[in-house]
Amino acid sequence: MIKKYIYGNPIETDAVIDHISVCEEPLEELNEITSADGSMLFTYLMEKDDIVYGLGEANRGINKRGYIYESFCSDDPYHTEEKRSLYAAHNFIVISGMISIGIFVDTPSKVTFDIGYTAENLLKITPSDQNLKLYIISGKNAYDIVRQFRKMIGRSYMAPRWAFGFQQSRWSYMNEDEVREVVSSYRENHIPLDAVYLDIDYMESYKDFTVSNERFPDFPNFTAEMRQQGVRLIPIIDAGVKIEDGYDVYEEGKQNGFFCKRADGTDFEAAVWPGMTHLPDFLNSDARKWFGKKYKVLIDTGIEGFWNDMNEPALFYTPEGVSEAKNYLDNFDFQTNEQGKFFELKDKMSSLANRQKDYESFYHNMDGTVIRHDKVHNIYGYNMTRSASEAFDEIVPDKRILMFSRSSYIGMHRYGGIWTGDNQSWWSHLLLNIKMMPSLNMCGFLYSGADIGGFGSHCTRDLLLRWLAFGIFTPLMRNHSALGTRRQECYNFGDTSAFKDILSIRYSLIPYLYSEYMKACLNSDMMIKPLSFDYPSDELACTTEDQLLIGESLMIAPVYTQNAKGRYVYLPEDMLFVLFKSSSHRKSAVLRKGVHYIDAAVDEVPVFIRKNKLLPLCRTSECTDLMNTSMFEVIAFADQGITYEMYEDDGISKDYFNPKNKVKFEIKEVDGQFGAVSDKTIVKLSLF
Ligand code: MIG
Repeated sequence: MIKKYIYGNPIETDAVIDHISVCEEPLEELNEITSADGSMLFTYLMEKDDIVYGLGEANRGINKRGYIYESFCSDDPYHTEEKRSLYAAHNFIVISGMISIGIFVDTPSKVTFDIGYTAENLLKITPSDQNLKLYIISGKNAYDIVRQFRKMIGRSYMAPRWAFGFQQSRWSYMNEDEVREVVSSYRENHIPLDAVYLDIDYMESYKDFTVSNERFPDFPNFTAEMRQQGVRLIPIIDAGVKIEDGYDVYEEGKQNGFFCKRADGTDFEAAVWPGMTHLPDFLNSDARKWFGKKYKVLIDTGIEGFWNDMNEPALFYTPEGVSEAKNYLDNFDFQTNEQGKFFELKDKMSSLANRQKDYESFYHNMDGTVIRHDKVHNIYGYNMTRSASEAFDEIVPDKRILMFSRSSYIGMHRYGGIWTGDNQSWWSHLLLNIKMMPSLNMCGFLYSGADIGGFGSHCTRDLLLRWLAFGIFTPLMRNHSALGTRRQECYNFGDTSAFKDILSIRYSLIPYLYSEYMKACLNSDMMIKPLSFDYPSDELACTTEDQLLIGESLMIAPVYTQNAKGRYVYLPEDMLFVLFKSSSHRKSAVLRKGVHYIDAAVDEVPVFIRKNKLLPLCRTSECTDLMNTSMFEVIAFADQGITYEMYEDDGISKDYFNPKNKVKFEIKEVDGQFGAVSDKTIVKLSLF
């Protein structure tokens, strides 16, 4: 059951699409405290064993207890443990215990979730704005609550199937030849590849919707050349529009008043990659329509996917910020370095980016209502992505375009996926990636993933292999790394066979992964779940955070420790352990419920097939264009007749409800013997 409460006069975020009438009874699930100054607070006393799930893209574990989190979309590339904010604001949590309740705080400004940080058993939710919508969801357990929530916020964005191929990125491949070299290195080493990313340097002076003529002299021809190699190019789009006379996006935005404004009505300015820029007012529906149409310029050159960056929005500095800092410097007496002065100086200079003060100094025109940015900060990136997605529906109505964003808010899940921003080549960030995936799924962000291998810092061979071995199971599987870091493409770490083999597993799993993803999208369900969601009364399962359920048939237990040769795994029921070395090489053994140590070398991928479930595998390929989905191998762990319904469509059009999209795989008894039956050709059955 869902109860909705409205406080004050909240700004519409369009996060919720279901009509829910306002609850007339007083709020009883939470304690509501309003202070003399008008500030507001919701509290809840947690039982000792309550687990708190949620917050989507957030720091720390699957169970959020024991820390404090601030929903305020932040461009901060150092996701160390003490950080409270990342790039997204996903204000949905579920308290799970004897009593389970879901809470969604729908407001586009900052919200703080103190989940047993100040006091162990106290949950404190502090919105910075007292105008908000509050949804309280009750249900039989956490998973049930999540499904109700997901229905209420609408179906998730559905990516094309080719976006389940492996994707390679780098900041930046500087020109045609560099891209060609990446593609040919993958192809020569027979390492699968489906897409290469173009980071900011493909543009002319970092101007959105331009392509540098010098670096990519014949772009349409080049995208066609890459398509022939089975590769799609995915350009980046940044939020800030360069201020430059004669640049059409700037001129049109200025003329039509489509940029965010200062209090005095002039266009707000901030420096980002292109130098000084204006910010499109994505909260204005006309501006949204206008900006979205611009993507056509690139679609017309053969582009089929984009990533939206810097849309928190990230600000390097503003003229106002710099002049304040200058003033400070002018008055700085460096002869007398009193205690602490040095640190003040350092702080002043290093805090020019993303200043709260700057976020409080510009305004949106939300279709007639003028609103200061900090009040709507968390839905800016959301509306950038919405602007693109709504335009795609008009530009290419029958085709799915790949779209994912850095910043997001719940509601944006209907328009695109997300990547989790600038992580580091650290083992701890591989673990963070593992733990974040189910939380993202709870909030509807199904097409998501992290920068595999880590964005910042220098990656090592073993870290990349282990990360890929996990990344096989995330819908977005992209290796990305920053300027100045060690080259991170799979062919740059000596012998390439292990990379080729690990990726071969991904490509034979794509029909299953895509099927589980699409079913989760269509049914507002989760594709990646914590163990506790399917084994709610199993205490050990409820505290296991480094194993995940992938769709209905699989459990994974990735290795995320340097030099490990295997790991301990908890099995909440009997399962079939399959240790893949490549798509065609594997060992299997039935393991009983309980704790096991499993071997898994750096080039092996451990997978577990659940009881009375099956896994269809197709023959591997080097890109999705070459996938053959007419023949399957089936691995099943069953002591009875079972059915798996695989979702399969052409992967690109939008005919989602065609009954032909359902393909059955059955294990059943025929003449006293169990065999596999399907419309697909089954080349081999391995039944345990
Ligand atoms: O200020 O475009 O998160 O993926 O490579 C950095 C350059 C801007 C941040 C993104 C990252 C991208 C980088 N961008």
